[in-house]
Amino acid sequence: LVLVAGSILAITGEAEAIFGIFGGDEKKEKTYTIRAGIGLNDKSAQYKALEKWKQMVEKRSDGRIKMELYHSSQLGDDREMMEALQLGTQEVTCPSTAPIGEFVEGFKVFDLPFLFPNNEAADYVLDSKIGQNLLKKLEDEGMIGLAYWENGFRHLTNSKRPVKTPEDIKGLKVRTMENPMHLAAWREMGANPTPMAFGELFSAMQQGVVDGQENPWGTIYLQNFYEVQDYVTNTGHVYSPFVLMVSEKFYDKLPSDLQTMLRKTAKEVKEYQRRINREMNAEYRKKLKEKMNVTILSSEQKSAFKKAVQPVYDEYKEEIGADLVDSVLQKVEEYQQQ
Ligand code: KDG
Repeated sequence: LVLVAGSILAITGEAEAIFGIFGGDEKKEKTYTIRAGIGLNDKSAQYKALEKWKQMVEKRSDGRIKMELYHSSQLGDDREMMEALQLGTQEVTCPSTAPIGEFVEGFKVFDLPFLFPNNEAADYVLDSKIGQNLLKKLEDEGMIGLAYWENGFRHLTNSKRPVKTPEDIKGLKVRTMENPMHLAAWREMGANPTPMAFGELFSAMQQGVVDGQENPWGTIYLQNFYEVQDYVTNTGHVYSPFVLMVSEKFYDKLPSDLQTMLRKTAKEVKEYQRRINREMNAEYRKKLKEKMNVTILSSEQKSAFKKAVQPVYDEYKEEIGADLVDSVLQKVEEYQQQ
C-alpha cells in the first residue's frame, strides 16, 4: 500500500494530501523552493558561498528544499529584496548592513566609519551577543537573520584624480549605499554623495552621472569597475557586513527540523564565506595594480580621513542608540586588549 501511495505521490506530486490520509507528518513530506537573490555577480565570494549553502541545504534536507540562486540584482536591489522577504514573495537575500539600517535602526552601528580596525575585530563583535541580538530584532520586521557573512572593508575609486587627502575628495560625486550615515560621512569628507542601488552603479559611472564609488577590492575587480574608474585609494573607511536572511513568512511554514538545518548550515558556510572573501580581497588588491592607479595611504595619511568623519559619531549616536554605540565601541576595545 505504501509503495502504491509512493508512486501516486510521484505522479501527482500531492505528497501532502496522501501522507495526510496515511497519518504521516504532512509538513515533513512537503517540498519547498527557496529563491535566494543578491546584487553582486556570480564571480563574487558571496555567490560562491551561496552555491555551497545550496548544496548543503539540498543534501541535508534530502531534497525537501530546492534552492534557486539569482545574482546581479536579477530579483532587485538590497532594499527591494528585503521588502520582498517581508511580503513573502522571495525567501532569501544577503544585503549589506547599510540598507538594513533603514529597517532596524541599530544596524547602523556597524557602518560607523573607521569602527573596526581589522576583519577579526569585526568577527568578534558580530558573533558576540551584541551582533546576535541585532539579528533577532529583524524578526520584528518580518525577516530572520541567520548569520553575518562578509562584504568587507570599502575603498574609494574615482575617475578624476588620485586621492591622497580629504581635500582631494572635494566636489567628487560619489555613489553611496542607501543609508543616511554613509551620505553624512562623505559630506564630511567634502564629496557630493548620492545614494543609488548597486545594480545601477556601473552605468552611472560609465555615463559620468557619478565620478566615484566605494567597495571592497574583490567587487571593484570582479564587477569590472576598473573599466570606468582610473583611481583607487585604500581608504578602508568602513567595514560592510552582510546578513544572510530568510523571509519570516516562509520560515514559519517550515517544519522545525528544516528551520534548524537552515540556521546551522548558514553558520557553517559563514566560516567558508569569510575565508574565501578575505583571500579574494587580498588577491584582487594585487591584481588591481595592473588595471588602476592605486594609492596606498600611510597610517598618518589615513588619520586625516578618520578625523574628517568624526562628527558622524556625534550626529548619529542618539539615533542608533547611545548604549548600543558604547557597547560596540567597548567590545572593539576588548578585542584589541586581548
Ligand atoms: O549582493 C550584495 C549587494 O547587493 C550590495 O550589498 C553590494 O556593497 C554593495 C553595494 O555597494 O551596494
